[in-house]
Amino acid sequence: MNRDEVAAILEEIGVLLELKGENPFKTRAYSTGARSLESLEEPLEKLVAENRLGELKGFGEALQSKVATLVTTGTLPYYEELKKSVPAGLLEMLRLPGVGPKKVRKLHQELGLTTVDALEAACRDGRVAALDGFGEKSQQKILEGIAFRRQFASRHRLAQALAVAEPILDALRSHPEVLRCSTAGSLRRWKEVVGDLDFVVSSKTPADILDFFVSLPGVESISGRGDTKASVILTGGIQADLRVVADSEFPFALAYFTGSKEHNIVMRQRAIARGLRLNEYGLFRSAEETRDPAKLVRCQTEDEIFRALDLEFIPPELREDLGEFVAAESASLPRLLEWTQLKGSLHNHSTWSDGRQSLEDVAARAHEIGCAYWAVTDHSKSSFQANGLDVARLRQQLQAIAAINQSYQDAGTDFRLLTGTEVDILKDGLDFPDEVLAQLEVVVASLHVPAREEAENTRRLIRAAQNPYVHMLGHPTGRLLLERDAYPVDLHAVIEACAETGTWIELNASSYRLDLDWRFWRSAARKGVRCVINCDAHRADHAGFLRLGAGIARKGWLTRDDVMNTRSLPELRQALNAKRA
Ligand code: DGT
Ligand code: CA
Ligand code: CA
Ligand code: ZN
Repeated sequence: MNRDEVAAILEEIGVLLELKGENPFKTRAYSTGARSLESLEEPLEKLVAENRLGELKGFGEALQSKVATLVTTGTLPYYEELKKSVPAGLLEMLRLPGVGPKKVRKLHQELGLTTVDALEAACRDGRVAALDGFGEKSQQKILEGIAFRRQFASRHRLAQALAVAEPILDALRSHPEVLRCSTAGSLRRWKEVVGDLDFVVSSKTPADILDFFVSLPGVESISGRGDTKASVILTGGIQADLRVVADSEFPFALAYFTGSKEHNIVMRQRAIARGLRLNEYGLFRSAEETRDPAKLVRCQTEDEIFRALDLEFIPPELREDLGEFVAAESASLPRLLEWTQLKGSLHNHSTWSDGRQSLEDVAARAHEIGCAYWAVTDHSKSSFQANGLDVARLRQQLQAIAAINQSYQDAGTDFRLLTGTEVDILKDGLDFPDEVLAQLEVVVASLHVPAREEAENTRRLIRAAQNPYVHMLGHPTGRLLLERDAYPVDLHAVIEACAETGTWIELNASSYRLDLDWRFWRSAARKGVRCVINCDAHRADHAGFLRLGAGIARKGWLTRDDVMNTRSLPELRQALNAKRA
């Protein structure tokens, strides 16, 4: 079991104990333990093997032996017993906004509630409001939270879906009877939120492949099984559909099940206009629906299907019927960004504010994964809950960064940390004065405490864009996918202001954000607004967000040219100076 899995279990043990009313010291020990694991730089197995878990912050005897057991055996009887003793519904209740362990305990003990459905019923007949410490307002909030969760129950963030899908794809690929395989559906189109996962495989022995698929580790239950398709529910509740087809049908099935529905409809119309029929089985010389192999227009690849319909190949990310046909007809689709073209991230955190990595570790990691630069943009002082920096600490940080850069220079490497800030956009200006911002190489301005009114948020963002020292606006809508909607803001006006002032807009690639949304990028880029794909990294593994963000940028039709962090360090420095000059 790996470090993150172990940390998640410790965290859960802490919560379970809290639900049982254990003493706070004991419960806190587990969440502290989880956090020290998350910031661990060495392999956890190594620590266990060398019997050095005791070196970790907050790791007493009990924690050491539990973690050792988890790492070496993959399970922990103590945890399994504990889970059995707490109704699963209580954990689900905890995910509702404004409901912590204390409240869940009360709902359980005083009203006997063990499921979210029962909680909903209790809210509806007013029993929750009558409880000590709840009231009408929190009862209403719980009801809204339940409704919100229901709406999103079958939707999943892209990063999570990819993490589940990739091992399945690998497993399918390694099966000896699989000829070709791919993901399809919204996942292949790189939608920020997906409903279910789709896979397409070609094989001569579909039954074997389906048997293999439904018995993969991670399959919780089988919701459907036929001769050529199966649907399963995976751990975590994601559904996955698999189609198995003959290899001659593969490109057609892949194109069909990649969608989108809207895109498919236009494809089918184009076929009809040429006296052809297109469906999931093939492209046929026929005026009626058919699967007759004698009428098949043979296509080895999706590329050949597009060509048969007088189109250039349309990358899956663009298949939304949002202008791709007009461009593909005239062979003028953009040459989309490749994630390997990114050279670093310009919005990241360290232990100086709310990040988990020291400056040294931030630099070492970025250098190790092949970046040319990495900006450290810790929070400014108004973000006190994120341990934001005041001017004095910022000055110290600049010195620390200079020392680290010196060591890279002495070692003859070109890698550099860039100095910077994620400066808060406040009601009436920025959290640092211009003369402080002027000393930083990278200034990201973000709105963390938005107003209720759209006009006010729009005004604040435009004002930030007008500041000559602000290079880019950070996560411009503040949305958290499946958790929190964007704050009200007139994005068109903000984009306009960025175009006028030469301010870049961040595509925040954090798996919860993906903000600015892909739907705005094509028109923003046409107005001349540049994009920066940022990890907003708080931990080492967040560097992986570059790939996620690049996919979203592709979905927004962006090219290498549109994205500033494809530039070399000298080019980037020049571009950073341009707005100030
Ligand atoms: P999702 O799963 O809700 O995130 O979105 P998709 O696009 O993955 O949709 P899904 O899984 O229901 O179906 C996969 C693809 O199959 C879809 O993108 C297009 C194709 N498809 C499914 N049903 C239909 C249909 O009724 N008509 C057409 N034209 N295509 C369909
Ligand atoms: Ca799907
Ligand atoms: Ca599906
Ligand atoms: Zn932020």
